[in-house]
Amino acid sequence: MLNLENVLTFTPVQFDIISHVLTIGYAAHFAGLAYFVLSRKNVAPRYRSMTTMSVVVMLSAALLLLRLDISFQQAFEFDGTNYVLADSTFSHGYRYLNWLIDVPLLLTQSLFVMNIAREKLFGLRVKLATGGVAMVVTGYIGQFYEVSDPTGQLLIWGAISTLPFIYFSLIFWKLCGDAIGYLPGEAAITMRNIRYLFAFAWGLYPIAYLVPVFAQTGNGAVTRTILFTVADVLSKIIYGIMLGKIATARSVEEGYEVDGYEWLKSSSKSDAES
Ligand code: RET
Repeated sequence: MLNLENVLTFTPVQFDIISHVLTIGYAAHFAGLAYFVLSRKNVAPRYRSMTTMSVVVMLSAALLLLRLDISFQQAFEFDGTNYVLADSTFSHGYRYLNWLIDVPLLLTQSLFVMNIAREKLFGLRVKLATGGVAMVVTGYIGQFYEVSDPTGQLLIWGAISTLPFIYFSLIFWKLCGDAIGYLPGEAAITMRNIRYLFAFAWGLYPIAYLVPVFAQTGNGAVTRTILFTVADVLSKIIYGIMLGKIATARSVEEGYEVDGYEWLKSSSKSDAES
């Protein structure tokens, strides 16, 4: 009975909303997968590793979110009035397994569109990736206590997990700030928006983590599914699209021909001149 959902009974409406939101979640990541594969040619070869990382993020998220939905469908059965737990339990931990892969990728992916001195690159990757892994692993341990000890162990592990979160967020924030200074017009605006997106989307995860402290109810489970799904779509798909936009803008600036994106060159030129 580790996770919140397993101690609850869901009305058909609550069950349907959770299952629909989980479905939108993995469908969106499969769609993102197609998008990033097809838009690879819109960036110069030196930025393609970044797009590859988006492809990997999409595939891992789509599969693990699909697994999460299957776990939910298998765990509950309709008793004529409500959805009640059947012979197996729902395992929320799959989310964290997905983050374990995706968080280090998402953080280090941004370095590809930044100007980072070669000798600093490796150290930055290590700091961002280990910070990300430490946050996810400690959060993963904490979520095992969301039913048995929501005001004790859940909060303690949540607080421990927040330390690496603050650590890598400060590094990421500073790197984006530097990039806003040197990127050409359009790309700088997108980088500024990435900073806001990061603060908002990544901030939703700890809020969703805390839901069991306040609401051990069907509506609580619905709320956290929605929060996690919105956060996932923003932090992975929208973020990847925005990084791709910066990579395209930089490619065009560097003289790489991208059909339909010539306007990026003229606009960044005139911004630089004004
Ligand atoms: C946890 C535990 C409680 C404290 C904090 C957390 C932060 C989680 C974050 C997750 C981001 C996940 C992403 C996944 C992409 O696939 C672990 C919930 C601070 C920020 C971006």
